[in-house]
Amino acid sequence: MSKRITLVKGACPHDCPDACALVTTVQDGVAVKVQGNPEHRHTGGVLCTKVSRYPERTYHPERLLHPLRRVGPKGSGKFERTSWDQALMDIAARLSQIAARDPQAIVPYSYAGTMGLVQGESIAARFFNRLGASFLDRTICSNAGGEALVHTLGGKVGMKVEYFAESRLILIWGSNSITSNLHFWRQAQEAKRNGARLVCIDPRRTETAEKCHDHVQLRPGTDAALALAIMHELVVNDLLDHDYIERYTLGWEALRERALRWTPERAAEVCGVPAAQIRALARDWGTTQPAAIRLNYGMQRVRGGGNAVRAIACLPALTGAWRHRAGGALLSSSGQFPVDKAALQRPDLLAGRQPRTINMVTIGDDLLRPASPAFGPRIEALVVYNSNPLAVAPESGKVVAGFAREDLFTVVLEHFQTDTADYADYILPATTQLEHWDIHFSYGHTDVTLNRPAIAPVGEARPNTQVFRELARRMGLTDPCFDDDDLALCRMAYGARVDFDELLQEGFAPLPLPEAPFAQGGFPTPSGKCEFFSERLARQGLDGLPDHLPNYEAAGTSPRYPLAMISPPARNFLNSSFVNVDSLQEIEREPLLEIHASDAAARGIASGAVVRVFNDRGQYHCKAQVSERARPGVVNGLGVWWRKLGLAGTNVNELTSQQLTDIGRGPVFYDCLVEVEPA
Ligand SMILES: Nc1nc2c(c(=O)[nH]1)N[C@H]1C(S)=C(S)[C@@H](COP(=O)(O)OP(=O)(O)OC[C@H]3O[C@@H](n4cnc5c(=O)[nH]c(N)nc54)[C@H](O)[C@@H]3O)O[C@H]1N2
Ligand SMILES: Nc1nc2c(c(=O)[nH]1)N[C@H]1C(S)=C(S)[C@@H](COP(=O)(O)OP(=O)(O)OC[C@H]3O[C@@H](n4cnc5c(=O)[nH]c(N)nc54)[C@H](O)[C@@H]3O)O[C@H]1N2
Ligand SMILES: [Mo]
Repeated sequence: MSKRITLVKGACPHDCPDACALVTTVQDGVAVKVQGNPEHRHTGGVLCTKVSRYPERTYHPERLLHPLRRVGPKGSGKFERTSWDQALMDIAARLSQIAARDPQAIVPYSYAGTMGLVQGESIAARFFNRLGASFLDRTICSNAGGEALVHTLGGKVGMKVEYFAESRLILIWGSNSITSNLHFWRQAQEAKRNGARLVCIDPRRTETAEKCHDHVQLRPGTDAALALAIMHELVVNDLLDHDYIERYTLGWEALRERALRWTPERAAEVCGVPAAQIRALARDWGTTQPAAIRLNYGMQRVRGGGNAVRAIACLPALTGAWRHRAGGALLSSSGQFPVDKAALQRPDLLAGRQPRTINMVTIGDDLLRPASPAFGPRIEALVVYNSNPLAVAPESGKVVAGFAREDLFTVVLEHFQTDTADYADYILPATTQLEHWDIHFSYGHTDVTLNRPAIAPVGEARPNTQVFRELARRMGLTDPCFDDDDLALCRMAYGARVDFDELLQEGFAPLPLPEAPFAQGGFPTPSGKCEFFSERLARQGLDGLPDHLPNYEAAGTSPRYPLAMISPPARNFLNSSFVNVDSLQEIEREPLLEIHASDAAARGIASGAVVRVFNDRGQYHCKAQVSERARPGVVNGLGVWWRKLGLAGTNVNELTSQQLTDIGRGPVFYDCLVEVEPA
């Protein structure tokens, strides 16, 4: 028997800066292997462990294969099989009833289960726009840092990742690259081989920190203080590029004055690191060219996260680092992609209506809120896709209570019966990236990638787009835009700005962008300069200059909860995705809390013991690991487990709060005080 083998080019859909180009080997209609595309320079033929397990995830025995209707109480996880026809008819009828009263009582809840522009917000956005449903403020990940960047550099813009390989000094700031940005780490490694110095700035001694020359192990939420003290040293030692500052920045006099209040001694006190280490870091930053910062989202998940990103984003302009293609900073490259959002999402379908906005971070509180003039109608229906809010949203006790409301109508489009799906009235099986078309941007490099389906849908799974098309039809929404198929949507995403034939051929297409975007200013801010002082922030009544804002739950402010907890990702999971993949769960084993030996000894906690981690919001159980990875006073609760796969039915988000960041209305996952005791 001859075997029919084909290689299909695709794109990794996951929420990661690397946005890899994939090649799937298909044998007789079955995907047998997923590899990195060797032709794509950023992927370089290399995938992370978790995505190399994509076939295992796709053919998982617990993959959802047909629509399900709830038969037990909410949360019991009891469902019966139903047909697509029946499910869509029932859902359309229920949503139509609610929409007839007030469409804003319907709320979409989606994030980045897939980063695809088509299976994300295309037909779905059209559907909710046409209905006039509530808007969702998609803030759960990057909004604090993203808006901070907009207020400083003018957009989610920065260095090209490939030029980090030529840098002489790289600050890896608030990021565990080996875990969450592996293909950047390859560039940093090359720089290191060429003699560059690498410095990691992180409260946790991560695998990345271990491999850098220096590790600044500061307290969570103190990054702005550190950045301001670096500025202090640049000023007093005159390590500034006066010409660059003069020509291409705004607000230097005011920032200078603020920075002069942040001596290294003062910052050392706040950050909990030696003043000498801050001085050395500032000297290196001021005397090395080209020098670059790879900041990531770790430092913005606290009250002052926006200000921290603003302070850090000012540093390259002060030394003229932007003059070199291997100098400057990169937080996110996503603002450089010319996505035609209006074509995909059709905001014109709102026809002048301005629905209220629900912040996805406060879904716990908002589901429990009664109708009021300020809030609008009570939330009566939720349509969840590409997200697992019960696991990933803060203060899960409230999120669970909200989803458990018997009067709430919940539809979940999923690959698996997640914690969230357990609370659905209907679960609809969704296709994976191997089964549908999509087109992508990246927040870590600057190539567009295209995903072709490699196999037929597994079971009765359907693409998200198809579900929203059919719901629209059954609800009598006859606009022709609901007829666009997925390939047409892929073409529409970038229009003529990207060569679609090249994408079809190669699977990826680099954007034509300058090598050193701000060598001569030209920032996309209102002033065209790097805005140390932001007029726009000042007009909102906020501080126009970056400053250090202490955490809501700063260490030492609560006698009952003396430990600060951060909850960065476990290496082999992607937020709550992949937690149910056996081969990956075997590597991570169980939810872990890293705790320093001194904190463990004070509580009688032995390494490997099961502990209860708690605060006023709730508790969860996990295994303690006495470890040098944890700073004294800070515990690391590695995330994000499915609640039902944890040790006692909850996860780390049982403890996190629904407070919001200073800028961007983002979550404060890493601004959280707890206590730990043997269970
Ligand atoms: N393997 C894996 N990769 C991922 C993800 C995943 O879950 N698993 N998630 C993806 C997603 S959604 C995102 S947004 C990106 C995130 O990418 P990164 O932002 O690079 O994410 P993390 O690896 O979470 O790195 C955050 C680091 O910040 C540190 N940190 C915590 N608090 C502070 C602080 O106050 N200051 C400083 N300086 N550091 C702090 C943490 O200890 C952690 O090491 O990664 C993506 N990649
Ligand atoms: N404590 C704590 N909490 C965190 C974080 C943290 O560091 N600490 N990180 C935060 C961050 S950075 C982020 S980005 C959020 C992430 O939050 P989410 O975006 O909700 O990410 P996931 O947990 O990966 O859940 C995505 C779900 O989408 C599903 N999915 C994937 N592809 C498709 C598809 O094509 N169609 C459909 N219908 N479903 C699909 C997957 O099966 C998965 O269950 O979590 C946040 N939560
Ligand atoms: Mo994220």
